[in-house]
Amino acid sequence: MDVVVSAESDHGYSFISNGDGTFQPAMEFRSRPLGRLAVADLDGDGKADLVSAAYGAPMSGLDVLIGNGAGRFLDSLTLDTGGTPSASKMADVNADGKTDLIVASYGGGSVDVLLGNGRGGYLSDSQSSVGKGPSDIAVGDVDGDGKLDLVTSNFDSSTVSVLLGKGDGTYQTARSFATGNSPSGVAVADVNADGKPDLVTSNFDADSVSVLLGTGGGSFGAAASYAVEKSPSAVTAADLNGDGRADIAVSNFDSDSVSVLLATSTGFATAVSYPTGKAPAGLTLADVNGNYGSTYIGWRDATCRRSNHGYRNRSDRSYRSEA
Ligand SMILES: [Ca+2]
Ligand SMILES: [Ca+2]
Ligand SMILES: [Ca+2]
Ligand SMILES: [Ca+2]
Repeated sequence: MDVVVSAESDHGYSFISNGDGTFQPAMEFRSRPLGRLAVADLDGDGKADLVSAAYGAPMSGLDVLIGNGAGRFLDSLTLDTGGTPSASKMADVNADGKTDLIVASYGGGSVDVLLGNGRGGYLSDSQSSVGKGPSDIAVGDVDGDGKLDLVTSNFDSSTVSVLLGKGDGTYQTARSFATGNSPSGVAVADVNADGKPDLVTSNFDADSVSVLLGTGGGSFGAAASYAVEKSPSAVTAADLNGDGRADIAVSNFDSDSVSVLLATSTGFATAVSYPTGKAPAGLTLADVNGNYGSTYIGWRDATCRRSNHGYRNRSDRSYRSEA
């Protein structure tokens, strides 16, 4: 079962997949605002849980919501990391089998890593400095040492910061690399199929994405930019056409669209854009009907409206609307 969670100004909704690419009607599970969401199983019961990170009125704070496996998520605790949470991710960064929580603080220019106790609570909190105004976090092993690393997009310094993990939930001093103007989102994926993870950012004020190819050891080359539509708000990367190279999808906040860029042997093909609902602030890729190659591009975030909009992958590499 796939559940897509959406939020409008003051409510949270879930949409349960019928398994064929369609969804059951929206179910309201929260009558208070949600921020930027991360999804993972926090308490080890096999059911997806949520973390909502939001800064600024009316919904500032970091909330943990435990899922019941049927599309409802109940508030369990509000965490105070001492900052202004702008994004979160969940991953097992110290490889103890328990999901950990990673939180970016926009105002603090920092990232907190909270090691999970496996029951939805936290044992410890360590903080690392990154660039100014971190807007998003990606998790991956960028230097190939088997330990998970963190990458932030830094909206106010137009950089990404790379935090190489020591494997115990602490990190080496951040190294920063320049991107296009005002990166709103970041993803880690291998876009040129050389086995080295690469970085992709959505550049809100530049109407572009930046691609930084990994050069090994956690270093990255100069950013190459590719045009998308107006004000890209979030980015995700995954191989959409099965050629082994990760492709890019972004949501465009001010042109009400998503853009898809397919990786080629020399870079990326021109972006192809598809209309969405108004002001998409986030998106995700998931296989919602269980068929090989099927992909859903939806959008979700605090500023989204209730009508989720999806696209299904077609064999000709275009997308069919699933509004
Ligand atoms: Ca852990
Ligand atoms: Ca690593
Ligand atoms: Ca690569
Ligand atoms: Ca591809």
